[in-house]
Amino acid sequence: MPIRDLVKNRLLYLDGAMGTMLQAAGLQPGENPDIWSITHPDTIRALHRAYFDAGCNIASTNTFGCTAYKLAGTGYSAGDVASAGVGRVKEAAAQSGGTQPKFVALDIGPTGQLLQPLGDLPFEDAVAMYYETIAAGAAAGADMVLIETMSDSYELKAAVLAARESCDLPIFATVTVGANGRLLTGGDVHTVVALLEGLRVDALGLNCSLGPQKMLPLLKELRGIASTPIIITPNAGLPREGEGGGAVYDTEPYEFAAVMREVARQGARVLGGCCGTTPAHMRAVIEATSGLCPLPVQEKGLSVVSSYGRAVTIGGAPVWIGERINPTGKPRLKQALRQDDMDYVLQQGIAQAQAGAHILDVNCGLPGIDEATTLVKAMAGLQSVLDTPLQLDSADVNALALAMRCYNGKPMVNSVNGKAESMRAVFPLVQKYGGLVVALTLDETGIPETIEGRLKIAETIITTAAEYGIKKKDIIIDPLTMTVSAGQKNALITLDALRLIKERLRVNTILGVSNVSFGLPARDSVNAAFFAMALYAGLSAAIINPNNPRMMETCYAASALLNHDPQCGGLIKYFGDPANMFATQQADTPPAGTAQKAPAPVIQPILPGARTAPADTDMQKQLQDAIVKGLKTQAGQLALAAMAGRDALEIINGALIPALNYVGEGFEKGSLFLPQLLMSAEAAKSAFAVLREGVQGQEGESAGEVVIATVKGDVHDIGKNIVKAMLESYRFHVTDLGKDVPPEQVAHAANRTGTRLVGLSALMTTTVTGMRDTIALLKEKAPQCRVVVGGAVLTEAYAREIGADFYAPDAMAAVRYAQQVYGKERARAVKTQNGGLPTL
Ligand code: B1M
Repeated sequence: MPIRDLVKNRLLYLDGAMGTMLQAAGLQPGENPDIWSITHPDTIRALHRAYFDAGCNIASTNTFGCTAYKLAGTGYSAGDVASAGVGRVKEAAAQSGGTQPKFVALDIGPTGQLLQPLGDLPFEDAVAMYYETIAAGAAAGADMVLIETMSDSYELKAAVLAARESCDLPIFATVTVGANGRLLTGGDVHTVVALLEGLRVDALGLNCSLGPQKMLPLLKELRGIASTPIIITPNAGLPREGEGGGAVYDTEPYEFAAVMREVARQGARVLGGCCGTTPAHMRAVIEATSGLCPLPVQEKGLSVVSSYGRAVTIGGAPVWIGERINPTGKPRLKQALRQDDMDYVLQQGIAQAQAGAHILDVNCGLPGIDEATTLVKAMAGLQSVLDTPLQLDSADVNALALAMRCYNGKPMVNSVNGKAESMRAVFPLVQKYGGLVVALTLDETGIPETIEGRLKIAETIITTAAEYGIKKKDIIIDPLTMTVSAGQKNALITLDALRLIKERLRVNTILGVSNVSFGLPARDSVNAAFFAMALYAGLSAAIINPNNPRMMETCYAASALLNHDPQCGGLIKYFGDPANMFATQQADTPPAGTAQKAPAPVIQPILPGARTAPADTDMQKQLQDAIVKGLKTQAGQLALAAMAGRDALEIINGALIPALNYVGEGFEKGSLFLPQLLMSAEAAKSAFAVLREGVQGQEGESAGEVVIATVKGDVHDIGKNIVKAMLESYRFHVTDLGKDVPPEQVAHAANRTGTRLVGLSALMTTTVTGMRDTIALLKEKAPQCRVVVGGAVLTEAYAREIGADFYAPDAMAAVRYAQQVYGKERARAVKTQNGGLPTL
């Protein structure tokens, strides 16, 4: 029986660890394990065979790091290693005496690089890299693709797409989460399930990082939402540091098996082991679970859209979709799109997310612009500053295709309609990339004027979608809002069609609300009344302007009345906020041209859609906010504006550092994630690039040579760059070795330049040890040098303990120490261009 069917009918057993087994077999630190399928074929074959002999059904190839990037310098291509890997498992399967069904899983791990915008690797390059490996493994005879240990949803999507495009093998995919239940890039089980079920993998789940016990609560969560068979492959407990420095896993096979029995009882269908597990662990698991009857895999019917870090379910409490990123009738947005002013687009997104939108519509359709490129740019920009899921909105199928491909998550797609041509164009995209598609009740004959006509088109759309494997849960029907000024019964037809479609077809519904009032006075009032009626008729999601207080009031009031707001908590909170009371009064008598304040989000506060910084002075607040929100261009512009009348150091200390501290605290608390940290760092860098101009010194005799570096293992260089700029402004010549610098390189540079002062920066508790090693080497190889150290985690006491000569809590302290070392305490400081730098 094919594995796609088997996984629905019985428990299946994956193998256990490969890496830790190879270490035990003599793999040296730094040695590439994947080429062992070629260089040590007997060892690899024997290991696979041991897993088959233990009773496993699936052995995964020794190809976890098999990408062109990781194999560079080994002399082997990804194709060579993937083919050899498949060959070794097939040989082992043939040799093993076990009678169980046996399968070869082509194992695919992370590329080892961060994808853009977090890192440098373009999404399509990641797809291409995986494609090469998977195509070769499939050609060599793999039975399935196992994508595992993924901690970035975007990389996971790249791998699944590569598998889809290079072969038609079943795809199993697992991610690894931290103790907080989240991926490195912030996703949780909800976002992972949305993404992977959208991409139609055959089984999904969790591997690595946690021991089996810690995976039980996550399995429960998975079971509640997944309609796909679940895989659980934990480590043999949590690692501890062994005597030789390597990781040691203590959970014995019988203990591991006891918990895995519970894992199976709670609904996992594919059981395996990750780091630290052995054939003995898997034998014990198989013995402990083989009598169990697996729980059925149930279709949950959940309609979900997601971003990298947030999933929104449609069908319970009503969902609001922000309509402001659509150029129709918005001259300022048109101008921004034409001029490639993405910061304006991002600000529109942030304002709507802060006003409570759960999803943001993104439409970049304008005559004379390259819509596909602009849509992808706007989408990528929004995804780098917000975790609010997006509705990709375009009538241009090519633009939709490109955006859906590059979107990080499962998007909402606007739209398909009942025309055969539209369904032929859009459904294959939803089938391939995943998505929840808005379906308009119009067809070749136009928009039916009857309720039954719209119902019939909705039925046709659902039936045709099923032919593409698209389930009803991934369709949301729009019965179309027609303007009342053009036909008195228009609103009633829409509302009745909505009710009928909801009742008969049991499908979610959506409306663009504000169309109803075109050409009428008091549009806000008309829209709000229609909106409330539509919600009562069963509207699941509405495309509205969340910055409009009247609409938001209706959202909260209707939610409370329709029993979607327990104890009316959201309503009370909304109207208890003085800012919103003010907004209401403004709405009743709006003074011409007055911008109304956007209300704060209170309904469904899943995660904060956007971040705000604590206020200080006005100038500082704006710059801080831009950095916290990750608005790169704006941060640069604000830094420039702030330079008038202030010195650069004051701005760095008053805005840049507090903003980064704020983001860092959020990261530590788990309310912000790596993508947000990174975007804020980028915005801080862009501000600093401007501020740096303000601390440029004038030409003159050098005050001395300083070698500076961020230590090995640490990539934080913003602080180090500030120290460098300050030293240069005081006319020191700085040799900057960059970040992640090994001790040997620092010692070499110290001797090459003949410097008397080396500056080291480290920001993490884990990398201050690298600082200690560097100082020790400098004392040995360059004893003429003094060492100044700095960085957020350091203290004076610790600096002393690791042998540093001086601890600098900030950049100025480093400058003063450099002056002391070079005997120029009273050296004349070079004035900044705006004359603001302090003089000693
Ligand atoms: Co990361 N990061 N980060 N990060 N990051 C921290 C440091 C962290 C404290 C956040 C947190 O959890 N609260 C935490 C470390 C926890 C710990 O060890 N105790 C952390 C972590 C965990 C990580 C990752 C591991 C996250 C992950 O991948 N899971 C990862 C590590 C990657 C690696 O290094 N191997 C990571 C990645 C990143 C980004 C790439 C996203 C980005 C860095 C971008 C870049 O630098 N190019 C980033 C950022 C921005 C931060 C925070 C938010 C801000 C750091 C910063 O630039 N501060 C930070 C939290 C925080 O510090 N509040 C955090 C502003 C800067 C001006 O201050 O560097 O202290 P600072 O410099 C000051 C002084 O200290 C002094 O002068 C400067 C000016 O006054 N100074 C010196 C510094 N160096 C000096 C040298 C001197 C003299 C003075 O003499 C030579």
